[in-house]
Parts: sequence; C-alpha cells; structure tokens
Amino acid sequence: MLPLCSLPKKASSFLHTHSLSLSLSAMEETQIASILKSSELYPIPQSVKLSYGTAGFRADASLLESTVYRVGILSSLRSLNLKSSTVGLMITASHNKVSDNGVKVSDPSGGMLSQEWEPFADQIANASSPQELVSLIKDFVKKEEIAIEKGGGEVWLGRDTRPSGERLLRAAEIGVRSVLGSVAVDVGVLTTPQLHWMVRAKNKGLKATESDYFENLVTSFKCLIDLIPVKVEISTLLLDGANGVGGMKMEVLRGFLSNLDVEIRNTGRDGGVLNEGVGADFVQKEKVVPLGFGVKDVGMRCASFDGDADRLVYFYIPSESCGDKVELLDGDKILSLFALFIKEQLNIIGDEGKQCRLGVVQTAYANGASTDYVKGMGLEVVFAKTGVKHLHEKAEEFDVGIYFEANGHGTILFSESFLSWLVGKQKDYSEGSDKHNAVSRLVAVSNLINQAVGDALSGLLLVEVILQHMGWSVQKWNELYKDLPSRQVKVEVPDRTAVVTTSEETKALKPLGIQDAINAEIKKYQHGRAFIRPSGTEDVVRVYAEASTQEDADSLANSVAQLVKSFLGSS
Ligand code: NG1
Ligand code: ZN
Repeated sequence: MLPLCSLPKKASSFLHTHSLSLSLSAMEETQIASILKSSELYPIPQSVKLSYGTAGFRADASLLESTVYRVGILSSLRSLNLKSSTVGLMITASHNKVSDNGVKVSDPSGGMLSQEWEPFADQIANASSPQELVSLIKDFVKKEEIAIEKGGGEVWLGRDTRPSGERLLRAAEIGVRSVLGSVAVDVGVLTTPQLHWMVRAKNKGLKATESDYFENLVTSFKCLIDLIPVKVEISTLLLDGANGVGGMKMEVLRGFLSNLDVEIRNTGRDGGVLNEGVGADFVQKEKVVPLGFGVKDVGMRCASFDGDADRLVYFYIPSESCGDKVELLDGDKILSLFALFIKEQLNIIGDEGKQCRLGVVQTAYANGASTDYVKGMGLEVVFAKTGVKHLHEKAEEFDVGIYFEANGHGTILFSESFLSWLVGKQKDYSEGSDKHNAVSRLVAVSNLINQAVGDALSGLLLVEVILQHMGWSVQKWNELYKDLPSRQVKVEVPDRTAVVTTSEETKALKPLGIQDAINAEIKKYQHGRAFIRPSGTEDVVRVYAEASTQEDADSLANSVAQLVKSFLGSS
C-alpha cells in the first residue's frame, strides 16, 4: 500500500483543496492516492472524445493508453460490485485496421458489460485530469455502494495479436491494481470469445483455462459427429484467418479434431496484415474473395473469421468467369442453417419438443429474404438494435434463442430450464432411439456453441457438423433461400453524431428532412429498403440498401450516401 506521505504533490493538494481528508478514512485516502498516482502515468490525449459505443472503446492505438488504464479501474470496480466475481477485459479492435485498438469488458456472466455502467465508462474515459477521475470514481462508488475497502477484485486480461496489445495490456494491469487489493491476471493472446467463455466458466466454478475451452469444443464436436445418421465424405474447408488470432487458434484446435479437414490461409505469418483485404468484415461488405483466394478455389467451401474471431462468414467462388466475386453465406444464412437443424431435432422429439420456444433475433441489417425464410419455418423473429449486447438480451427470452448479425456475429442461447429438461429427457428416452439422439444432439450443441458471445471457432464447428449431418455441400446450403441484393457503404462525415435514429434504427430523426429525402429515393426502386445510422465503432455513417437487383441496391446505396454527404458535409 502507498503511505500517504508518498502522495504526489498534486494529489495532496487536491485532498486539501477539497477538504476531503477530514472525512475520509485512512483506507479511502490510500485508495485515492493510489489512483491519483497511477493516473499521472496516463494523461488523457488532447481533444479526444471517446464513447463506449457498440462494442467498447476503439481508436487509433496511440491514443488509447489512458482509456485502457481507466477501463482497468472500472473492471476492478465491477468485480468488487459483484462480490469479487471475475471480470474480463479484452484488448482488441476486432475487424478494424491494425493500427487501431480497443478495449471492452466482459461481465462475470461472460456477456457484455452491463449497459448501466456504460455512462460511467464514458465519463471516466473522458475525465480531463486525475482529480476529475478520482472525483467521478468516488461518486460512483458511493452511488453503487461498492465495498471498495474490502478489496478482492479479480480481472482477467486478454488481447488479440495487434502489436499495440502488449503495451495496452500493461496499462490495463496498472488500472486494475490501482484499486487496492484487486488482482489482474494476464491470460495472454486469445480470441474475444475465448476470454468471454473463460470468464463465464470461471464464475460458474467450471474448468476455465484455454485448454478447457479447446477440450469442450473437441468433445462436443465429436459427440455431434458420432450422432450423424449417415456418414459422408467431407471436402477440405479453406479458412481465411484474417491474419489474426482466430487462424492461430484454429491451427491448435484442428490438431485435436478428426472429421474436419481445414486448410488455413492468412495466418498472419506469411506477411499479411491484420484485416487488410482479408477477414469476415471485408468479405461480407465487399462480397469479393479475400487475399490468398482465387480461381484455383472455384466451388470450394471457404470461411472467413474477423480479426478477433467473433465473426464468421462462409463463401465460395461460383465460377472462373465471376472474377473475384463470391457467393456469400453470411450470418443470416448461418442462423437459418442452425434454426433448421434445431427445429429438426425438436420435431423428432415430438409434441414435447414442439413446446420449446425457439426464436430468432436479427437486426435491421438482416437480409429481408432470411427473415421471410425463418418466419416461413414457423419461428418467432424479433428485431434488436445493432450490437450483440442488444441481440443477446432478446435471445435470452427464449428457451432456445438464435441470434446473428448479418456480419456473422451470433450464437445460440439455451435457457437453464430448457437445458435441464433436455438432460432429464436424455435419461428418460432409451439410448440409441431417435428421440434420445435428438436430445443428445441438442445438449451437445449447447456445449459446442459459445453461450457467452458469438464465437467464430465454435460457430464454424457447428456449421461443419450440420453440413455433414445433412450431407450438404456449401452450394446446397446456399439454396435455402436467395438473398435480396443488398449493399452497405460507409460515409465519412465531420460529425456522425448529427445522425439520430429511431430506437429500431431504421428511420433518421436528424438531420431534419433527411428521412423524407431517403424515402423519396427508396420509392424509385422495386423492393427498395434503405436506412442510415452512425457507426458505434468507426467514425462513419453507415448506409444500408436492398433492392430487387444488385445494380438497384448499389444505386440506392449510392444515392442515400450522397444525401448523407449533402446533409452532413463530407470530411
Ligand atoms: P457499428 O460500427 O456500430 O455499425 C459494427 C457492426 C455491429 C457489431 C459491431 C461490433 C455492422 C453494420 N455493424 O458496429 O454489427 O458487430 O461492429 O464489432 O456490421
Ligand atoms: Zn470481432
């Protein structure tokens, strides 16, 4: 502990000018001193205003040390607030460029940080001085009644492969430890979903190391493989690792798997740059092959991870004449495949299985054809705002809730009560019967698919096993429904916060008049649909458009982008 006499000059003068020393216990004073001292190491850069956004703080890595340090403090407080449960802190900027980085917090459940804490995150990230920082923390600790004096917070720190990760992780450690009595555990280079999975497992009292994560995937994958009624020959899967952590982890995992033949490209070791011309975000947005793929791969089943492996998309090159264009199987197609498989198992279980509330959660970016498809299967579909924290929350309302963003981030949540029902039925039905097999498959799916967040590794294994179960090629899977042509573009503007949307994000309330202008454009196209929203992770306004032909979708997206520029100006 820091003796008070070692207080930095500014710290002691702060205590005096605010006359706090009289009313504070020695412990509180020591705590304040600790934060004041460490925060002097991490001054906030000038003129940067950060927001926790869709998925944590993101910015150019050179600007982030103070933010990550402060999120370290927040994570300790979150842990203390939840009876010293383990909290996760992940350093990643996902699909963004390699020079960016970011930081986000995993709650003890393995889910995203409670949204109630986001305003506090914004406040402390932007506090202009150590004194303001301490004052915000003091107020918050009091309001939330956090027993800071007890100590015992625990934060697990993970990072992706970005070169800036290690330096930022050190800042996070100092932040965590500046809350006295809290420990920071460096769990190394991980995918985002691995960290969330490990945090969840730790707090459930389960085995929670990275090897446990792999073992769980291997066991449940094998269980599903063993339950395939008719075994089929499998072709090689080509995986684009986005030059990030996902390809690296897949290299480890595949060593333990039989029944899966994966060739991994863009591992990051061959000179490629993270997310540059590669990865799930690139393939989904551009609908072209990632670097390292080409005509030699025509017709092959290919998949792409994003930079931190929480997104997964599939694709194939239809023919040599298509150039670099791909047939994309995005998050919506993955969701449809999962829904179909789960529905099939529930049908096998019969009347009791049909009682299960199986639902689907999508966002406004979901392709209209996918929504029609899952509704046609008789499933309930609900919509959530962009960002998995919103989808996750809604999926929890079902017995089995499948959520996916079109960009490939999603998972399947099983409610505790439905899971224990399934486990009970496993005992009731005779082993080897169709019903027993169906129930066992569902239990294995719940183990395989990450219950904390969307996970490209576990999602890929589930897609692969379902395709083998169905005896389907990627082309056959793609025929489930035909996507409505769509286009997404981003527009750089001086101030993206000038765009304010309705809560479901499909109508712009501000700038005034823009929505009428967008509506007028939409009317010009058959099956036209378009909307704009400010990105929560990049300094851009996103434009989404759908129409009956690709040319129309492109043209609608471009005209809406022009409107954005003329209403907001371009930067
Ligand atoms: P923003 O930048 O707020 O659109 C993007 C994705 C989200 C989510 C987050 C987190 C789109 C249109 N948006 O958010 O779905 O995945 O990144 O990475 O894909
Ligand atoms: Zn990601």
